[in-house]
Amino acid sequence: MEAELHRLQTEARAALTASVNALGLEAFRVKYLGRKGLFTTVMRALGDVPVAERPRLGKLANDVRQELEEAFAAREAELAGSQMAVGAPRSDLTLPGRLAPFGKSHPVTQVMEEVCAIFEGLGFAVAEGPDVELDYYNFEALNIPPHHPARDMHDTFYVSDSVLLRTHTSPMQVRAMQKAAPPLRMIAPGKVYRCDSDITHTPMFHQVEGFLVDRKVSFGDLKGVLSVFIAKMFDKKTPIRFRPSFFPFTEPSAEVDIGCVICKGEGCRVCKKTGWLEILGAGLIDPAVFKMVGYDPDAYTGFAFGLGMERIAMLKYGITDIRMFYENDLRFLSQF
Ligand code: 2U9
Repeated sequence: MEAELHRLQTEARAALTASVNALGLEAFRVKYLGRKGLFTTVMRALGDVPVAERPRLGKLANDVRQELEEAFAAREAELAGSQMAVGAPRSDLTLPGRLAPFGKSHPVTQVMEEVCAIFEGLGFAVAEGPDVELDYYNFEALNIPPHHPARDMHDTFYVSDSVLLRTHTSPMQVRAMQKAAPPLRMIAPGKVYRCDSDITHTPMFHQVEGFLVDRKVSFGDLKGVLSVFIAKMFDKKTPIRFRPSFFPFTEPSAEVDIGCVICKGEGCRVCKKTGWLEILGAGLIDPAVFKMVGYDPDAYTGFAFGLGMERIAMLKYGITDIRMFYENDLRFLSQF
């Protein structure tokens, strides 16, 4: 009987190690430790051994049983932490995985990318530059010397006397002209800063400015490029008009209106009953700017334009308060 007990002990240990799930463990328990299991059968044989041997063999049988019961409990605890635990829900590995929620580009970013893609399609290169700029690139090189009244219009955030947060992306055009000779065709998208805040202004907003310099560039070229842009950005039949204006860096200058996208020219609250919406400023680059960057104003002409992305996005989506773009309300942002 002693030999039989040791054989059973060795076999049961191996069987326990081989049990890797709840079903296997239960089968082990029934086969070895159950009321009708192998261990009970061996214990019954104790009645047949000589009386003198019974205490020793009885103790051995109890020790082996106790060891196996403890090993069983330990193995059960080990598997309880895993999917194999008795009663634990089983994973269906054939089910498709859960997708992580996708984010979206900000509506202003979407509009800026759309504007850039249209000009890139017309052959314009894209250049980005620093938000913190020198007064020289932001103002002086653009024909806006110190104390020029045009500086007041820009509501500038100064970092020091000569350093500021750029009020437009024009400094990039100046840098590009200083680096390369004409012909040049480039747009400059990016953040700009002006100390202003109400329902149509935020202290930071986004602009895309563009320019083209070559020999014999005319106002007609400017009108052609902007007409193509407006037809692609809005509707092919969108009416356009140019109104005379003034900018220190362009001469002549114009503000460009499109027929109101809300009321189609009938007159509404958004267009203040005029039927027109101003969407950008433009003009022929002032010869004084050419002189500042070392271009010969008698040999070259060029046009430039600038447009605010938030304004375009507001018109496109019928948004009446610019500040909604920057409140980070996902119920608002996720609509675009
Ligand atoms: C160089 C020469 C000329 C860029 C221009 C405008 C007209 C303009 C406004 C539109 C709405 C700014 O965002 S806004 O408030 N911009 O009206 N910008 S011409 O002219 C340049 C730029 C660089 C070297």
